[in-house]
Amino acid sequence: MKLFYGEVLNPRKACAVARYLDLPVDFVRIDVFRGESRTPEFLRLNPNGQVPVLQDGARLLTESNAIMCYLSDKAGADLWPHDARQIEVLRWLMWDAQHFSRHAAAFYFQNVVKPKVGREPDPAALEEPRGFFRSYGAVLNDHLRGRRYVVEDRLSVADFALAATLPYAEKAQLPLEGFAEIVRWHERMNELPAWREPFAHAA
Ligand SMILES: N[C@@H](CCC(=O)N[C@@H](CS)C(=O)NCC(=O)O)C(=O)O
Repeated sequence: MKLFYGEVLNPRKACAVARYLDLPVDFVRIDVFRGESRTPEFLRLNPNGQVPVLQDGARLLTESNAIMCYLSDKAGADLWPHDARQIEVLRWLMWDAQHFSRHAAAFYFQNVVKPKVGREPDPAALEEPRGFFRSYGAVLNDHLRGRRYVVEDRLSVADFALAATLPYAEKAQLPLEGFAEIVRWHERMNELPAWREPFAHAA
């Protein structure tokens, strides 16, 4: 299996899960800041021009959340459970894409990506995402109170998805004030070497 990745937000999730599951994956680094995800060769792998992409024999898979689920199945693990928990995990994956990481990613884009490519962050572009991040963040913070992980106290792909922006919290200037439960839960995620250093096995 080949995992095309870059040292950025969404590939981080896929790399972390591959590493957590200790799967035999060849990591292929794509420099998105130099346009390597937009070459004709890469666009044949993913017409969206984005990483991550998983290649398993003839099978090509895009979308970090789908890749995490695929890797879990491939390893016979239960990060993507096949019991009653599955619908809850799916619910949080959808909620995250629509409500949490979506707005957190705006901070990542303005304060991490733009400076990397020599552009100025635009604070005005963060006014709306800030409001959404604060209100949906409060929902996640309340949910996490008294829980180890997001769904039934067992680690799942929902944790990897929801936590995606948190390793960049400081640089991205994520407005996490008062979200002690989110911070505590992410500290627990950070106990996993695969989460702390998802790119360690990658070339
Ligand atoms: N929904 C996709 C989003 C992938 C994505 O946004 N990838 C970004 C890095 S975080 C990328 O490859 N950007 C390069 C580009 O758009 O040229 C997923 O979850 O995999």
